[in-house]
Amino acid sequence: MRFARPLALVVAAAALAACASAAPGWTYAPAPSVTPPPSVAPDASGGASAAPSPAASGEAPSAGPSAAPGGTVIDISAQGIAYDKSELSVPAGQPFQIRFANNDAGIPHNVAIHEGSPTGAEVWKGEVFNGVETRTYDVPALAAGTYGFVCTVHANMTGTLTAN
Ligand SMILES: [Cu+2]
Repeated sequence: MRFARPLALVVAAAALAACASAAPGWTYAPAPSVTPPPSVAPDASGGASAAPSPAASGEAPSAGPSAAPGGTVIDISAQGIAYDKSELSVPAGQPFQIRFANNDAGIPHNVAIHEGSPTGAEVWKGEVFNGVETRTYDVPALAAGTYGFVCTVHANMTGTLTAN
């Protein structure tokens, strides 16, 4: 009996403590109003999941084209029946591209590659087209060496192309 009282006090104290600690929790009960947003989140994620797929598909195509050529693209233009460059350098042994801008309205030009010099044997010939237009030629791999490039229409339009 003598020990029962202290025990009861301890139990009572514990009960009070429990009540005290529980009270704060209840006062914050209104917080559940925050739960609605989470339910909205799923909708947002649903929309977000839809957005990523277009973005991903958008990246894939753009990455594809740029990655496919992947190699060398050299630029050259023609204006006033003359090339803007007299020397071109490309990697040997691998296909490359020539982005040719014909800036002469109504005048046909092209770029052709000849063995050794512009008057050497033709190695490759780009399509002739009228300006103003820009076309990108796909050129097959060239063996290392020196070539001449020339406009098939205008023999005076020439330059040197080096593959190495
Ligand atoms: Cu020409």
